[in-house]
Amino acid sequence: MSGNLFEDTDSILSEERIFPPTSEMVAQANITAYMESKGFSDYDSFYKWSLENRFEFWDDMAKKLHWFEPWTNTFEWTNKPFFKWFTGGKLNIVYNCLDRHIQTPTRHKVAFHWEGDDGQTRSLTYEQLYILTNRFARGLQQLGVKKGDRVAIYMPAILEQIVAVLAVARLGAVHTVVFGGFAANSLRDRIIDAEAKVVITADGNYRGGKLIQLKKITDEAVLETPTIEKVLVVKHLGLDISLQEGRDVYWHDLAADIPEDTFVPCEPMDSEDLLFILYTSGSTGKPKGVVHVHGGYAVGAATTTNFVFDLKDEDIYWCTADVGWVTGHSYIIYGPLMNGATSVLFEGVPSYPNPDRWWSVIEKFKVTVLYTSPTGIRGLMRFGEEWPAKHDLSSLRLLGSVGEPINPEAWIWYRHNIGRDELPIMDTWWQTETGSILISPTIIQPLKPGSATRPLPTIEADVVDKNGQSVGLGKGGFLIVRHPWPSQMRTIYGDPARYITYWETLPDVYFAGDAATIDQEGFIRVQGRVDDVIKVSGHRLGSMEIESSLVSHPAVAEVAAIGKPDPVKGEHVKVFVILKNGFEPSPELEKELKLHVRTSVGALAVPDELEFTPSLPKTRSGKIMRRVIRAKELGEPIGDTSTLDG
Ligand code: 6R9
Repeated sequence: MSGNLFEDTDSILSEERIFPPTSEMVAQANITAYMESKGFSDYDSFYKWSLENRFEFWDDMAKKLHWFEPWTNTFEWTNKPFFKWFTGGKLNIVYNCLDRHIQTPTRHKVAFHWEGDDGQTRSLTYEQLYILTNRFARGLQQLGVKKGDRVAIYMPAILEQIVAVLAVARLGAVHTVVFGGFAANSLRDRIIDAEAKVVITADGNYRGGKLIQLKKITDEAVLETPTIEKVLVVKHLGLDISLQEGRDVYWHDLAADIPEDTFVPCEPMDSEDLLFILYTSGSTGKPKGVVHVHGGYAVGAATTTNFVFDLKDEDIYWCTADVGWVTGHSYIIYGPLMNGATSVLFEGVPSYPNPDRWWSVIEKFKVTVLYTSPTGIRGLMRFGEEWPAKHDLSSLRLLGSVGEPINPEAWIWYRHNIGRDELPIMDTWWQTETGSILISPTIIQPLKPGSATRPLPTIEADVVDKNGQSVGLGKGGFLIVRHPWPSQMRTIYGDPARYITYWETLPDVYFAGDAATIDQEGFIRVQGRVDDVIKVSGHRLGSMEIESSLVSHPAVAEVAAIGKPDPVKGEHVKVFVILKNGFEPSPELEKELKLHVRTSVGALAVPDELEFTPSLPKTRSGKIMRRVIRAKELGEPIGDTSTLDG
């Protein structure tokens, strides 16, 4: 982490507006029913109880799932911070997503309505999803996949992507989903780190009308991945692609010999067995492989989906994230399926072909619960209120937000234009590492624009100073969580030392890497990262990843990448580039360098601003001081520069 970590973060924005829940919301809420079963009628006293009875709470939640064998210990912390949950228990998260529902009327319910970039639609019932997943699992078995193997998934937002994820987990193998917008190098690095045996991809896809040649990118990536034995390709567009004999196989060719009634039993997994690795950016150049397990993750994802989105049998739920991010894992796939929900999966982008695309999807499928990002909202705000006004959004009953701070203006716009001034907005704070939502209101609590409000039951989140002391009401500091929770990451794949830093930055607490304030009424407002992570449109990027990409270009000597506030994306990337001798700054070179980032990392990482500079501020040990660069750029006080060179 960078030297700026413990700079003063004490800036407080006061927000006076409070939106209380209606009595109808409170009466019908899922969480109300649970609270009442424990003898509580208000959230605050229930929350206090939950801190003292966290194991009872999580036992109750875990009991809602299907276990092949019950757990013997709810929590173990013999080897701090390698905490364990539900030890001795055996389950498979996919059994809870599919097999369980096949034995109930949910069998005939739609699991996913899909809409493609070009507007075509397709739906799968739980039964159809179950059949496809079993067949896909058999196909993977035929390619040699077995328990514990790692399988990379590099696919567009199509139903087969969900099937692939579920099939891998059904076998007890470990999926690592790589966002379909990442470039070949990024895919390669993740495959290498996870030592994946198989990669599942598609021929290609359109996003916003733009063709992405996924198979071609995969071919390039696997040129340098010694562990990949097979490439399984789903035909989505029918592109003319090449298949390498002995390595590549089309799913439909494999499927031709796999009968409809194929049954591949769910592998009984130990609670602590690996479910997935998901790579995310940190403050070094190498993305971290965040590890999640079957037991605690399942319990956390199922519980939060139920309490935060308050899902009911008749809901049509839509999370606009991509499966390639943690939000897609927990709140497109696992959480909703464990709750037997009907969801929407959308392949396209919000403004294609017109800026009312999302609103038309809501109208078409009669979406009742919408979970999206501040960037999505701000992006569509720009086009004006007339676009949502064209559509009947009256099916909606609950809204959600995730990925970055939502500014009060966007919050109010969202509530007014999409929520007809009456729908509650769940501003949910969490991270890839936390596995599921930790700080968020539920439908029974008062809301404040721009605030994730309060921690969920049992979650002891706090805002502290650099010594780990609570700052108290009305102050700012670092966001921490005081006690482990079931869905927390278990380690960083292949790098346990990096995992330990989360619990050692401040003694014995989970250090989230975010700055936050807590107001006079105890509402938490998460402000953003205190490390070198940049959140562009809600997606995590490391300064070092962008810098490493640029220094690999022959013209570049040194680079510093920083995040700058952006009215739509939350933050955008600005890079400062020192050229090697013999190279001159030019608009052409600027273009070339941006393209270089696009093709080596992915479109997300492309800097919006690029400045050629003769020098960069450095510490005496030669480390580039991004904090100083950023402060200068934003006209903020530079702070302590005692370690600065010169
Ligand atoms: C789920 C996800 C995690 C980082 C986190 C924080 C930011 C997420 C937020 C939020 C303010 C919210 N973040 N939700 N900031 N309010 N409701 O986004 O995971 O990609 O790992 O990013 O996102 O900075 O530390 P991930």
